[in-house]
Amino acid sequence: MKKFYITTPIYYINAAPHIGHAYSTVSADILARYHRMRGDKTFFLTGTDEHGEKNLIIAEKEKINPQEYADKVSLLFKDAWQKLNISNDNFIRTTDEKHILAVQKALQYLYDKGYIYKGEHSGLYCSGCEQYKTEKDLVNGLCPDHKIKPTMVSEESYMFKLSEFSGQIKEAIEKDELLILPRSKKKEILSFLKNGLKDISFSRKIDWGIKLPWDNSQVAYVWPDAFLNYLTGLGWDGTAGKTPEMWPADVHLMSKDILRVHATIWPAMLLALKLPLPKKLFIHGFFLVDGQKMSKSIGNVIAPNDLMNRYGVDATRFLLASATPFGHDGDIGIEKFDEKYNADLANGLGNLISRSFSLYEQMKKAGIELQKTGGEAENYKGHVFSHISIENAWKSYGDSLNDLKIDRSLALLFGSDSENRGLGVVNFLDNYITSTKPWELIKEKDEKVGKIMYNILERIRHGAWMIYPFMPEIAEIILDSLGFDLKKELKSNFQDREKWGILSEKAKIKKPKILFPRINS
Ligand code: ME8
Repeated sequence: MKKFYITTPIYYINAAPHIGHAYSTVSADILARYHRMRGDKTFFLTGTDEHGEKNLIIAEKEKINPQEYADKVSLLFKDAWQKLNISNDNFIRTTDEKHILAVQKALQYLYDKGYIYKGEHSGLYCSGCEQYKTEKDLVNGLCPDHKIKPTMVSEESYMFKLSEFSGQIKEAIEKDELLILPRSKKKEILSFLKNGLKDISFSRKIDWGIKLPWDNSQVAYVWPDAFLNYLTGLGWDGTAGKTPEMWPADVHLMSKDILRVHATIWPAMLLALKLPLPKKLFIHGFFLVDGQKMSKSIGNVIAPNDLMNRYGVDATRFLLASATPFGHDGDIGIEKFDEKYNADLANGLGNLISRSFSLYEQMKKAGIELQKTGGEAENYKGHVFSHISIENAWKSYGDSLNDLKIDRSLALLFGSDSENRGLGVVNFLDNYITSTKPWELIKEKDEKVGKIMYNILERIRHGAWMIYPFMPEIAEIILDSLGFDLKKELKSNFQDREKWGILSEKAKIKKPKILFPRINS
């Protein structure tokens, strides 16, 4: 059995979740559900990053204890993910007692081995990024991501020997042992690594964080604390060289704001702790609003609830997943979401389902039964409807998701491929129905319509499974209408359900409710 371990970043709790976070989390959920559906042993981790200076500043402003503040905002993330039907196996918080103990144990090991040493550190600190910045990183003196002026911090600090690992990290990235996708991001990191890495400060003299076990006057810098979540979320207790069963991560999903730290500090820590490197960092694009990154500090955010209230849970998942080509930035906005919702869901998938099941009902009323086909020989515009093309469709779909091309797998499903290749459920079947005109055959009481309807409904069954990772509840409703219990089916062998001809001629088929009511903007 293959294993698949996927993570999202653990999110800062300086504000409530927005749809940028939801984009990462839904994308990871789609990949996790896909791997589970295909029988891989899967673990999906998300959570909240609760230490760091900015949370302390907010808690002080709100005059509440930082832990109380953390509890309050962490819950907003947990709730949002529950509403979005996210199937994470664990929700890690960096204020969890077990996480704290493991981080202390790991840092003590690094200190004992001489990877952490006492020094003096000064630099420009952006509390938005929780990172030191160089003058070169700034635009007009401001952090380009947070639009705030970093403050000069100068304090006694414990330093981490990052410089010692430059060569090893560079080699791992060059050889794709630590694969960075898209390729352009790998190039960017390699060019950054050209000049080698400098040691970095690993502690802060602030009153909120994990205390260093050998010096209680300092707390761990928020990044090493946060990175270790990827291990403690699997139950790791901080012991160097002890690899948890699901480690290494198959995919760390994130956006470009945190790539550099993930491609430098994190692998260095793992090397020092004698643990394998993650296999892949996948960098998806930013959601932009009017060309600007959507972010809490800029104040141009859309909340997940805004979308869920307007479109429902599954449509929100679909709209997020298809908003931009995976790996590229993209402008988003309610108008665009409305348009896509109406085109692909209300008029597309929703209409196809309603039309197909109505035709089925009319056929039954006319006393005609479904007739199983081999999926074969219905020539239409050069496309042969055969079970081979179903196999191919599953193959292309699987290849796209294995390559993390989430938007491409959706294009296959929604048939926006200009040649209608693959299953292309919606366009393909729309065209099939229009060209075979089942309503005329029903009127003429032509038994042939039983085969045509089988071809339609069996394809809808395959489509529903392919849609499942994206829209699990919609998939469940469609499969239920065809007489299948999705939850039960998920426990059975996936290879069987990917074959042609699983829909029974005698299935109890009923028309589902309207799946996607049209939105009038
Ligand atoms: O960086 N578009 O947390 P964070 C797309 N705690 N994705 C976006 C986005 C946008 N406009 N805005 C945020 C941190 N994201 C650290 C991580 S991990 C060990 C510690 C997503 O709350 C995207 O995944 O700032 C980005 O990388 C992440 O949220 C940053 O979340």
